[in-house]
Amino acid sequence: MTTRREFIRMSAVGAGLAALPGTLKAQPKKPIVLSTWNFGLTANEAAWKVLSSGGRALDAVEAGARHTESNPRVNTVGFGSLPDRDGKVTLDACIMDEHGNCGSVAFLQHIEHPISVARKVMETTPHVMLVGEGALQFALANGFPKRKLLTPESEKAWKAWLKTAEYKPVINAENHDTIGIIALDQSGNLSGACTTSGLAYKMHGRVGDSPIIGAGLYVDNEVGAATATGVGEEVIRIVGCHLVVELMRQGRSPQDACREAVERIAKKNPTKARGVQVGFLALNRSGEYGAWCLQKGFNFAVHDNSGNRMIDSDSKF
Ligand code: SD4
Repeated sequence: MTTRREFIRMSAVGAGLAALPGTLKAQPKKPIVLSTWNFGLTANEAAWKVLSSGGRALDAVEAGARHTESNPRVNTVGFGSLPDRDGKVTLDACIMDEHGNCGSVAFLQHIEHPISVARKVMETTPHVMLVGEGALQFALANGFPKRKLLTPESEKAWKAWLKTAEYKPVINAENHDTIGIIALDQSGNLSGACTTSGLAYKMHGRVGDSPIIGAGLYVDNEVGAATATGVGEEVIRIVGCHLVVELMRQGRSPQDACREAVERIAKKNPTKARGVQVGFLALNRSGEYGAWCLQKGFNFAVHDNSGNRMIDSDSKF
């Protein structure tokens, strides 16, 4: 990943080269897909099937997100998620394409694939966001099956939690958090998806950053894409992913843009920032990527033509 100093140096070299007649411009590194956390590796595999056969970034990020939503061992996304404090699994998701179209669902229960419901909202309604009972009715009317999402394992964990009922988000939650997935396809188009059950044992009705366009996800095909994970309240306060994309528009590298957004959170509340995790992941339209987080421990998966691998994000603390 590129430091700010390296970026400035590389930009200066690039500007010099651009002035030479006949010099070849750098080709975008595509296709490429990035996903948050360890489970991003298998999500990337699902997305790569679409990207490597020339498919659309939008289809790739949806495929990746769906893969994680169906995994019962991932207890922070889709089926098998930890519930809220009332024992209810409520899901948040959003999706955004290369044209700036977007769709979102929040506080959705009983549906295994909120990301696909979000896509349906985007493609078949005049709206961007549906929540709660309305989102459920919309999903059922569109043929999404109703499913019990609370597994015996998650129910057991919730019952154990009830003994103290102390609400305290766990930093890095055993490396199982929101999946944010962003991709650049062979045609040079960007899309992103973000799906989660939110923070475990949250208040019933709580919605985090993940379904909020601009907070948990943002895509601008002229610039880049960004997604977020961690304590959503902190991300919403700075409209994190929109900020990251706008910083890239001003010429920052993806990594530097993510770092600036993390710094913004830390500056607003230095004491609180020490006790929570927030991570940003970004990709620009040239296929360059980067991440930054508050606390050590956030990682992400990258799949490009040289393979699929995990990378540890740099952190403020
Ligand atoms: C939320 N950002 O609902 C999500 C959850 C998450 O680490 O990513 N937790 O706030």
